[in-house]
Amino acid sequence: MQPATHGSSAPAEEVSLEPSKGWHVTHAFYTFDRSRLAALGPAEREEGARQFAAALDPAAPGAPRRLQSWIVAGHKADFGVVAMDPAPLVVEGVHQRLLAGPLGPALVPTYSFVSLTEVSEYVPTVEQYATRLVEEGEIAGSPSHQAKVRGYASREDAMRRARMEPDLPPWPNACFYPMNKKREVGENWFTLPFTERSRLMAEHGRTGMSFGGRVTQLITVSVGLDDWEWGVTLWARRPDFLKEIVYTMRFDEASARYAEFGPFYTGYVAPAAEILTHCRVSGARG
Ligand code: 76R
Repeated sequence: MQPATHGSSAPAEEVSLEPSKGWHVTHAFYTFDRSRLAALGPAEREEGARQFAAALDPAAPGAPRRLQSWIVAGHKADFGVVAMDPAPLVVEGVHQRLLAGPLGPALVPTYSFVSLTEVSEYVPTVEQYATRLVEEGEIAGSPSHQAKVRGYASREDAMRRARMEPDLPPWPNACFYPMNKKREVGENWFTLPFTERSRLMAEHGRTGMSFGGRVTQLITVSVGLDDWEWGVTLWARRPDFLKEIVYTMRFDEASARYAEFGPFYTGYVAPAAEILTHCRVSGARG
């Protein structure tokens, strides 16, 4: 076997870092080191702000397919970045551009999370959806059952695409946290039969759907890639919706019995210039 080096003649697909489906995702969080910032001269700061904004500009050449920055609440970070692209080095390039700029020495990375987009195995197929409707009281084959199934079938492709190549909702508030499903004797998610996991996730999905128009989720998978199994990114129209959905879900069996959560990061979507002004790195605010 030939070593997979640059310039190897192996066909591109054999050495590609791009997943066969879906995108790489990194969430990265930073604080500013104030003493390092204070040591920068005004010209360096100005050039630093320019390069910082270029690194976080979703429209810049070479930017990942999706790029969003947040002002982060509390002491865990000053700001956060969510980057998604089929090419992992394009995703990671954002972090390196931030560090390589004049503000780089004043940036302290505080947390990162590496994952991939996926369609959960519990998203029902059209057939499973049809059965589920009957279990919920629809009469099999009735006009209303058929209409619902047809509606689901026509949305299914777009739904799956939206999970693999997600658009970011235009909402101002976001949060991120990693989670696991428990693996304890007597409470091991991974030893439950698929039908039972599906039942629990259907209950979870119903709760989620009741927040339609207020909260959207992006579930990315990190099994084998990072310290937790999934990353949960939520966007909401208002911060209290985040509190409400997470609280409500704590009572769903899938969360109440089986979920374990890592640190929560809460943020407000903001372009680079606003982050710098808010953090008193540049701009007019005193
Ligand atoms: O994809 C779908 O919309 C179908 C239904 C659905 C699935 C399969 C769904 C709906 N989720 C699914 C999978 Mn979800 N989700 C979380 C959390 O805080 C907690 O208690 C848990 C964190 C929230 C808040 C949330 C919200 N969901 C998953 C999975 C993958 C499990 C696997 O594959 O094993 C996880 C880890 C997870 C966790 N869920 C929804 C929501 C919301 C708002 C919805 C409605 C659909 C949407 O807005 O996207």
